[in-house]
Amino acid sequence: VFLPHLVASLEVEETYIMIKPDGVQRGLVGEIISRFERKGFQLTGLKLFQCPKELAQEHYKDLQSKPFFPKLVDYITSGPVVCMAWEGVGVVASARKLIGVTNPLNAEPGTIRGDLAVQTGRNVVHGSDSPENGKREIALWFKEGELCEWTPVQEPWLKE
Ligand code: IDP
Ligand code: MG
Repeated sequence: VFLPHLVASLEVEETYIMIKPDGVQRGLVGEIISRFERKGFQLTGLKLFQCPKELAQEHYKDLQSKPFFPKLVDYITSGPVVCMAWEGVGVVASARKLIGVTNPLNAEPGTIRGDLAVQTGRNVVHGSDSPENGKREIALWFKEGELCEWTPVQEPWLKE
């Protein structure tokens, strides 16, 4: 099957990555951030945040009708999350690859979920599924002034 959302584009994009409460509680914050850093993507926003119920509901509004929706909202609001905005060429699809598929038991070893989780309902990390949702979610989770424009010194060593 052709999965266009999994094919990295050549456009500069933004994606919203979030370490869920289980990732924070299990002490995986550094491990997870480091995977995106080492890949060469650029961090433009970062905060530890206790998510209110309404925001969790809005973030996952496409899943509203699913039977697991109330448990999903409880899960995401059960403790602090780490909110991140990352920027780069093809970052949306590439981040989804680094994260692995939704069910950690099916996620490839080497991916975050494949290496660090066992259940769909405790899959440690979120990543936007399209560039449009990347923008929508960053706008939802970050306020004006919380994002930084900056040039990493390593840039000439990442891009020819
Ligand atoms: P994704 O996070 O890989 O994009 P989605 O289908 O968008 O997966 O679902 C959002 C989140 O909802 C999942 O990461 C997971 O935490 C939760 N979820 C999805 N399906 C189930 C399920 O069948 N049972 C419990 N939780 C689920
Ligand atoms: Mg999703």
